Amino acid sequence: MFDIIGDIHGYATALERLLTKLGYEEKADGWQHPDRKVIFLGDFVDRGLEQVKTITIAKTMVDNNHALAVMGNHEFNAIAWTTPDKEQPGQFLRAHTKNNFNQHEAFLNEIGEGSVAHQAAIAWFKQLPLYLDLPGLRVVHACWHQEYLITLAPYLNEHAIVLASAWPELCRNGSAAFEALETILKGMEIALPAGVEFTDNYGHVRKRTRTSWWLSGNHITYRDLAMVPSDIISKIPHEPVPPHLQAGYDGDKPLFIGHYWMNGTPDLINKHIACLDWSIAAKNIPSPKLCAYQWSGESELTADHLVWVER
Ligand SMILES: [Mn+2]
Repeated sequence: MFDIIGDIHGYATALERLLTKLGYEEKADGWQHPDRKVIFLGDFVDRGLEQVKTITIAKTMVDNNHALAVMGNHEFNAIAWTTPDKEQPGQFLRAHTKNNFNQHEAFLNEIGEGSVAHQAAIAWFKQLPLYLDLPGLRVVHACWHQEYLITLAPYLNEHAIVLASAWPELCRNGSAAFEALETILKGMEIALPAGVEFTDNYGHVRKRTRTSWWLSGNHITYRDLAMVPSDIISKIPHEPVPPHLQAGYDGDKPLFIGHYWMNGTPDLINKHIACLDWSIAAKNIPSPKLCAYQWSGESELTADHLVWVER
């Protein structure tokens, strides 16, 4: 049975405290539990001060069959950052812009850009599947979107690991594969109705919004779906969202996601979906947490299986 752990973002000490709380012990071949395994939801790196240690803990657990892991958008970006763009000599699949560098700077500085450790980390990230569809549960970093998983299938091997040859296409802004990949790892974003826009916390004018993509139905409106700051939600109209912009979730199996920075007391999204990213790396919330769900085969999730540590 599995303990699913949310986004760590370089907070290795919190991870060790959470593993201890879950009954894992550190032995010569890494952290382990006599009869449980961890599933990591991705986003091991960027932001925190113990990113290398975080990778070491997680990779050692995976290598010794004490954990599974999926890729987060930060691992995807880390790979694209190091991968030369063969069509544009001197460029990389993720552009080396100031913004992109700032997001990744703490990782590059800690691990040493181009070092053996950096190359080893990237090689490991490339082996992380994009999702897991196990007998009793599903795991993906941000969004389980059945049609986009089908779109991505030609680019993945049978373990949902990206084929070496597929990276350029998955990084090519505008390709169907890129849109599918972005949705799986970053969540479903939709265009707001014509004429509607808002200014986000960074001062950027937004005409698109993240969505609570798991909601679906005839009466779902843009305001229902929009994930925007609470002072902005009233600007989003109660206009119906066309069905093709609704992902929805069938609830066939419990689904575990990370990515969305939750805060407050950890809780489920609903009885079929748990988001386990409780913002361990957040700067401006009262009590950042690293959170896990102790899953023992149940088909309906219960909030009392959530376990967390404070930063
Ligand atoms: Mn993420």
